Amino acid sequence: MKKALITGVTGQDGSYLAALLLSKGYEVHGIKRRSSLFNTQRIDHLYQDPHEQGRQFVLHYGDMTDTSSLVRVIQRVQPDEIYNLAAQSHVAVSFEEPEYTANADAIGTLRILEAIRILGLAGKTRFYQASTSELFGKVQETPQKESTPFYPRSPYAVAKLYAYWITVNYREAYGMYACNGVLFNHESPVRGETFVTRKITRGLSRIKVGLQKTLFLGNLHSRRDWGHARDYAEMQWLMLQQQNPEDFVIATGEQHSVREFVDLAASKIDMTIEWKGEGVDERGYDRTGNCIVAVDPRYFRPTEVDTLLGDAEKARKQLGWQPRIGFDQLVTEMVMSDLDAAERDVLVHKHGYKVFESHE
Ligand code: NDP
Ligand code: GDR
Repeated sequence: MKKALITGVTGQDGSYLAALLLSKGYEVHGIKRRSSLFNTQRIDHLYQDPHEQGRQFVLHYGDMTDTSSLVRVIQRVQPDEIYNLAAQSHVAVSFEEPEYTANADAIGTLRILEAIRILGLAGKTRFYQASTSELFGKVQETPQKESTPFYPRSPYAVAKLYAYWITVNYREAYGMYACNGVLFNHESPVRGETFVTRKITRGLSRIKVGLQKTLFLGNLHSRRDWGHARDYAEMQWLMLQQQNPEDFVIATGEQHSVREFVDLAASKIDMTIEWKGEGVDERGYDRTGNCIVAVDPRYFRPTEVDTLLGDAEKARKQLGWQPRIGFDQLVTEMVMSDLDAAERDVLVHKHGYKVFESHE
């Protein structure tokens, strides 16, 4: 039985990857960080009681900023594969917490690579680094592929640039099987609520059932190549199953603006939005003339990535991979799931309980 260790197992991608690896018969170990509230909601369906014999899914405490915890877990587990998904992954937040982001995302990656090397696992443990299309930032070429030059535009992207190159360096210096998946945006019903797609599907659903009046967004005109996290989890596994370690761009090759995402999500729950105004005055109105979408400049970023569009031809050819879930299906799945949750909240409301409402 192969052993895999996933950092960031409690995140969106970690939850899909853990389920995938368990279905393939792996013994899956995950690192979760200490938090004052439960932070395992996304993987609770995979949980196995620690008292069970022959558990296949095991969680360990650890933190990307704490070398000793990472060394301890890697030494104990002796994994065949490590998937490094843990990160402070929010681009806007990285402008607020640049040093922490560098520590967790850049130096955290180095800590894991060093642990593999120092523990004598360089010949055994395969390493996957969650790299990102944010590396392309101010794009130098469209569509972006493996050979496109990088131009990071946020503390997050700069930290991930370090992580990208340190992964390449350990591969070349120590012969480690280490590779970067340069993944474009991928979403799902368990996407974090403050990323734009989930914020839209959650916000519109709550407006639909009367729990919220307006959805405040930032740049409505930035364009992204959005795929489904379930498809991308399979890709992460495939990258560690090759003869030789290589870096791959993963994308759908289709691009939409934030405003197009809003329009499609709205149409799926029978809402139509009429747009008026421009820039910070741009607003979306419903059929009765209520303003349901508005721009709030506090969501603008000091430096923005205006447009991203990936070319995943290398992955298609070498790995036989291609996304199965299209944009329409992705948006439908997300908004239907959030509408369900909003309807549950209405019931809770009706029975006199307060429903937490956040517009972030
Ligand atoms: P999430 O934000 O959903 O998950 C991040 C995970 O990292 C969570 O489990 C989080 O724990 C954990 N984490 C954060 N900081 C630390 C820390 N200091 N120590 C230990 N764990 C930590 O991200 P995604 O699942 O969406 O993304 C996975 C990875 O892929 C990230 O590295 C991201 O940067 C990268 N990426 C994501 C893309 C996307 O579109 N989703 C595209 C390209 C790259 P907790 O649950 O406690 O917060
Ligand atoms: P991104 O995702 O920055 O691409 O990083 P996000 O969903 O945060 O933003 C996408 C685009 O939408 C614009 N936007 C808003 N964004 C947020 N979060 N909230 C808003 O209200 C809002 N309004 C407009 C943003 O300006 C941006 O242009 C994601 C993360 O998962 C990274 O970890 C990952 O590396 C990249 O995708 C690929």
